[in-house]
Amino acid sequence: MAYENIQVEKKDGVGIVTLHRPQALNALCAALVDEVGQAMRTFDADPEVGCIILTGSEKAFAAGADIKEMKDKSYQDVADEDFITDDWEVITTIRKPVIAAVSGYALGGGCEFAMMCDFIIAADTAKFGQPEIKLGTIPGAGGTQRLTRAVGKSLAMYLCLTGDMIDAETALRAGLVAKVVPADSLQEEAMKAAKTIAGLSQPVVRTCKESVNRAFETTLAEGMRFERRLFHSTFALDDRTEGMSAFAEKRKPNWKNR
Ligand code: CO8
Repeated sequence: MAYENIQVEKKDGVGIVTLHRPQALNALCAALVDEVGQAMRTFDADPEVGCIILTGSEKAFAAGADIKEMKDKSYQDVADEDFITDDWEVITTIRKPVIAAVSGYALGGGCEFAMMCDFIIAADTAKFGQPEIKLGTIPGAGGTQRLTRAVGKSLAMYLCLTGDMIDAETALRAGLVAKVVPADSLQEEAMKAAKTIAGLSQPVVRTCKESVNRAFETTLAEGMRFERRLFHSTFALDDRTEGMSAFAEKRKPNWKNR
């Protein structure tokens, strides 16, 4: 499949999607968002892929939705086409883990795209922000919702109301990112984490991701019940038997993915 706004690569069980609109700092035009969705779905269905990385360039993960593409839209236009709906959310429907490897700007829709991934590894040059307010609008793909759940009300309000950016270290302290690494080792670090995940039992990885995600959708009591049932369900897998036997026998597990 030939893409115009992204590059895709498959390496060591990892699918890599690189946003590639250098002339616009990877601004998320409709065609790019569509291509990301297609590439993600393709990797999700590929049995050779155990983990996916979404990344951008050194200067920008993505500087937001494409302002030039949306600037002339009217209320009627965006309401009629239900602008920013399912296409944007494809990342959240992927069953395999998706890591955002962020260098440079992750602004507006770019920050929202990163937050749709399962976790973010940031280069020390990364900058996160929701500058929509400076354009006379507000975030529309999770900037007031996922960000608030990630960093709490005060910092989310600050970012959304001022449009200011925060650096990678601040994002780390706030819990927005999992890890900060030197810019020149970002891809290597993201690959390391992705290969670790891809080398584990895939049904167990899928179950674990589903369980963590449930924490965002339900009460603690319901979530605990859900987790317990999924935990029990892993005892139906050959891989659970293998994992524990391998530990007891002091050897590496040989996962069968079933
Ligand atoms: N959209 C379109 N083009 C962009 C965008 C963007 N978001 N960001 C940068 N570009 C373009 C610039 O226009 C410029 O193009 P040209 O060379 O043709 O003039 C090129 O990329 C390089 O940008 P700059 O010259 O501005 O680069 P600087 O290094 O000087 O500045 C900044 C970098 C600070 C990142 C600056 O480009 C900037 O402020 N960009 C806009 C950031 C922004 O406001 N993002 C939020 C957009 S709105 C949004 O994301 C809403 C999300 C809602 C959900 C999704 C809806 C579809």
